[in-house]
Amino acid sequence: MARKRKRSLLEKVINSPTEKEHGTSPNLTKYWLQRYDLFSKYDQGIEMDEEGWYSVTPEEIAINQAERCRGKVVIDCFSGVGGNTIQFAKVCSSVIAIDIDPVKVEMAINNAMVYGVNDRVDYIVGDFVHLAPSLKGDVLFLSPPWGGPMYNKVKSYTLDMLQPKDGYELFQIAQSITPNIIMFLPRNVDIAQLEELAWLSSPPLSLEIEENCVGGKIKAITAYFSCSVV
Ligand code: MGP
Ligand code: SAH
Repeated sequence: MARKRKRSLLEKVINSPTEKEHGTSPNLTKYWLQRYDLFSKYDQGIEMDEEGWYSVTPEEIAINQAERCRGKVVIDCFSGVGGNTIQFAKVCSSVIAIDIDPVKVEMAINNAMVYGVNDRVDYIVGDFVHLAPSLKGDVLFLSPPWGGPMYNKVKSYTLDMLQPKDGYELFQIAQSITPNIIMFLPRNVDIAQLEELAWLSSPPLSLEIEENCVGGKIKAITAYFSCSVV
């Protein structure tokens, strides 16, 4: 009896998300070491896959971004495993979370349940680009794929490197829904291109750029676009 119990405990450890996801890829170790920065409730059953590990917005940053959207209807267009969705759900009037990958959406649902906010999110499995004409909201949050963890191998990250469409096209699609657009971008992004996006909009949009740090180290930048014309 005692032996059986010991084996099932061992199985539980081996099969835990930590071992399964981080154990299979040494490249993920640095993200696993930051797990509590990513999700403070990590130990309560958070689920991640490989892309989730290197793409999720650290919790402290997501809390700050969500605070800027307090009380609004937010569309999280690339919701991944839910790092941003969870924080939006806490303070926004409603959240629509979209991801093309059904496995990510399952994980985001699980993770939102860990944080007790799942009933405040509407999930859509689908392609943001195709769904855009049917979407309505006050704020659009874009945290698209940057092309993998090698994004920082170039000195200056240009908007054409974003996926699944280049940054100009994504921005144009976003503007057809609302001028209040938030983009979560690499820390080496070409800031001049972001300023150009704001200026070339009609009417021109105001732009605020925020450096996002965790533990004193810059992780990414967030660009807040909005319409200053009343
Ligand atoms: P990083 O540079 O890969 O990690 O990503 P870190 O720990 O800063 O590595 P170091 O070796 O440079 O110290 C930093 C953060 O950027 C991640 O925690 C994610 O929040 C975000 N991020 C990284 N990637 C590759 C993506 C991506 O493709 N999409 C989105 N939306 N965010 C990403
Ligand atoms: N902000 C998220 C991370 C987003 S990573 C978090 O904090 O967890 C980018 C996500 O975009 C990935 O999960 C990927 O599956 C999704 N994605 C890629 N192409 C997409 C598309 N065309 N439409 C919607 N989602 C897409």
